[in-house]
Amino acid sequence: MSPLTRITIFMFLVCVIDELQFHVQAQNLKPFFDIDGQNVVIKVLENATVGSSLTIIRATDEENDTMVFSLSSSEQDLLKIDNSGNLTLQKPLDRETTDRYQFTVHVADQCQGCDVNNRKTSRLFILVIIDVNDNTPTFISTPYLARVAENDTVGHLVIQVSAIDRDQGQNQIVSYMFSPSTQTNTFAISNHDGKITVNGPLDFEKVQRYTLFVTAKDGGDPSLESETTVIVDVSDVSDNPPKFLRPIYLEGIQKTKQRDRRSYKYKQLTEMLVLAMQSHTISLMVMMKDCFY
Ligand SMILES: [Ca+2]
Ligand SMILES: [Ca+2]
Ligand SMILES: [Ca+2]
Ligand SMILES: [Ca+2]
Repeated sequence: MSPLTRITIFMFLVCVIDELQFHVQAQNLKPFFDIDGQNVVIKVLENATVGSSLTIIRATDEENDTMVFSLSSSEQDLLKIDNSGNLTLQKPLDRETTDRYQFTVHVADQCQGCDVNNRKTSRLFILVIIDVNDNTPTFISTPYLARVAENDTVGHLVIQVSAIDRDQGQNQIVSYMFSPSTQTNTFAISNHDGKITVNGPLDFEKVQRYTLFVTAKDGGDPSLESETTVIVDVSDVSDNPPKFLRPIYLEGIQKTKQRDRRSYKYKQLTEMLVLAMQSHTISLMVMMKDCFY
């Protein structure tokens, strides 16, 4: 056999082998996901336990080839998938830190001799973390200190308390109320914004300080709550005119002809006159008039 003939036969065999490989690959049908749409959303509560199943991802190979599932994600250790498509959680979730993840699931059949690109299908999935009421409302500042004047009237704003809640939706909405240990008609609190206002008469001469306990409660089911203290100091205002202990003072005021004693008495009377004018003690003024002559 001439060398030319051997080359021709060799090239023929290579072409036959390529043709056979192409034929095998063309015969294989890639598995496909049993899902419509481009992206698939999987929802999970943020308190899902580690190891729990999130979903079964289903795929079909029309030739009934054995299928192998795998994952690719920036969070490599968050999820695991087995060859039945069971997707399980491998780490605790926290919606307040990360509320969604993207990952790609690959499914490949075990077609012998097939190019991997001809036996693998990939699809993007999104894992959405659903909020759970796992955060208690937290007061921004505690305790709260406030001051009111004793003549402040009903409706006067004393202070506004505020609490934040990191959850979402109803789990985040905070209501305010006086705690059961605070029974007061002197102050009122707005349920939705935490504004505390004067609701009744104040009197420094009776109460100089109020200690109020306020509860912040979220709208979760069950709800979570926390408590803060609000100290309200009452300021004095001049709402009580000075009063003499007795309506008439006779013994301290007597006529005298001695000059120094008159001077002393004059000074004494002047001071009493001031007090009398402040207290509107008419009887004392009349008495003083008698003393000058
Ligand atoms: Ca196949
Ligand atoms: Ca959380
Ligand atoms: Ca909450
Ligand atoms: Ca939460």
